[in-house]
Amino acid sequence: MDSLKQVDREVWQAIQDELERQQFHLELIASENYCTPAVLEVQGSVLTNKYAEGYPNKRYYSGCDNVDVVERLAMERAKRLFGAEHANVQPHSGSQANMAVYFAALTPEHRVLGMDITHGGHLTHGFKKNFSGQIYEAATYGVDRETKLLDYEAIMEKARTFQPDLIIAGASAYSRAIDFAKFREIADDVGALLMVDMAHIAGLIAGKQHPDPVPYADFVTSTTHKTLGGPRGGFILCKAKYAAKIDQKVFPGMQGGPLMHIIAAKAVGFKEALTDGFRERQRQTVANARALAQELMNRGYDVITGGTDNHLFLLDLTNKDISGRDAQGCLSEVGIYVNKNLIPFDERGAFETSGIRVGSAAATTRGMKEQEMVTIGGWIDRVLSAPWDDELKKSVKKEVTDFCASFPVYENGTISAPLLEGLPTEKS
Ligand code: DSN
Repeated sequence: MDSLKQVDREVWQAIQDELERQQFHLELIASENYCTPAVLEVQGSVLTNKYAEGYPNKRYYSGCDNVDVVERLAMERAKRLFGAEHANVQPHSGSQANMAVYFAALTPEHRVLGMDITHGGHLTHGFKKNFSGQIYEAATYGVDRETKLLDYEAIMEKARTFQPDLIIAGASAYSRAIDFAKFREIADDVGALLMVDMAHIAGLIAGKQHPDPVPYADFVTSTTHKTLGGPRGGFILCKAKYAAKIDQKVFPGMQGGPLMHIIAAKAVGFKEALTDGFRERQRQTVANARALAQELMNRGYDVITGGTDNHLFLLDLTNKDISGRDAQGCLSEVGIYVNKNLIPFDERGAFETSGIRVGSAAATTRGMKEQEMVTIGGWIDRVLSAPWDDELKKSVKKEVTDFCASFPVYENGTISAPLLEGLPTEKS
C-alpha cells in the first residue's frame, strides 16, 4: 500500500493496525470471516471506476463490455453453486437483497411473518424499527421456551391466525438446522410466498453441510461475506418466473450504479466456493463449532439447545453471574472477539444481554481445528470465571497472541497457506 502511505498516512496507519488486529486476535464473531487475497485484490481494482446501471447487455452507459463479463460470471457461478434458476448479484448488502424481495413480492398493505429478533431473527425480518416492520404489517414467530428450538407446529398456528403474504425463514443467531420443507408446507397452507434469508449459513449450504433452501423457497437472499467467505455484499436467488421483477426492483427500484469491483469479487468468491477445498472447510467449520460448544459445556457452560448444527452457538451466561456485555468486554481485553447477544426470553435488554454468540467460520479459515477449539474454550472459561483478574487476563492475552502467530492471515502482503488450501489455480 505504498501509494496510500504517501497520500494518506492516517488511513494507511489505521489499515496497518487493523491488519495487526486481525492477525493477532481470535475472531469468533459468527458473521465474520477472512476473504482470500484474490477477493481482496479484486475489490481494490479499476472496476471501481465504472458506472454500469442496468444489467449485462442492457446498460445505460457505454464501455460496459468488461464489467458485463464479470457480472455474467458472478450470476452464472451463483446459479451453479446453489442450483438456482436466477441470480441477481447487485444488492450492496443482505438488507438490500431482502428489501428488493419485499418490493417484488409485496405492496405496503401486505403482511410478513419472520423470526423474532430477540429469538435470533434479523432486523429486516419485520423488526418494528426497520423498514420491514414499518412499511408492512409484521408479526413474528420464536423458539419454544423449553427446547429453544423452532416449533414448526406453533409457526403453523401463528401463520394460520395472522395470514401473512410472505413468510421469512432464516436467522442470525440460531444454531440448529432449519427445516425449509416445513416452512414451504406452512407457506402453502396459508397461501404465502416463502423467502429464505440464508446469509449466515450460505457457505454451509454451498458446501453441502446444511439442508438446501433453494428447492423450497420462492426467493433466497444472502450476504457473500459470512460463512461464504467472499467480499462484503448481497445477492438474491429466485425462480425464473420472478427474475424480471426481482431485477427491476433491485435496479432501478432500489439501487443506482452497481459496485462492479464488488460484483467481480463476488464472482471470484463463488468460484472459490465451487471447490472441494471450500466444501472441506465448511465441514471443518461445523466440526469446530461443535468442538468449542462441547468444550464449554464440559466446563459447565449452558449452550442454548445443547449444541450446534452449524457455525455458531449461543452461550447463556445466566448461571455464570456475568452479562453478555461484560463477557464481550473482558474477552476482547485478551484478544478474543465475540458479540453480546440476546438469548431467547432474555430478561436483560439488548444492550446488556444475558448471552454471547460464538462462531467458528473465521478461525476455521485460518486453519484451526478441533484441538485448537479446546484450547480456545479453556481461555474463554478462565477469563469469564475471573473477569476482574488483570494478571490472569494479561497472561491469557499473551497466550492468545502467541497462538495467533501460528495461524497467519495475510502475512507481509503474501498469501498465507490455510487461505489457499483447495483453491482453484489457473494456468498462466
Ligand atoms: N450483522 C449481522 C450479524 O452479525 O449477524 C447480520 O446482518
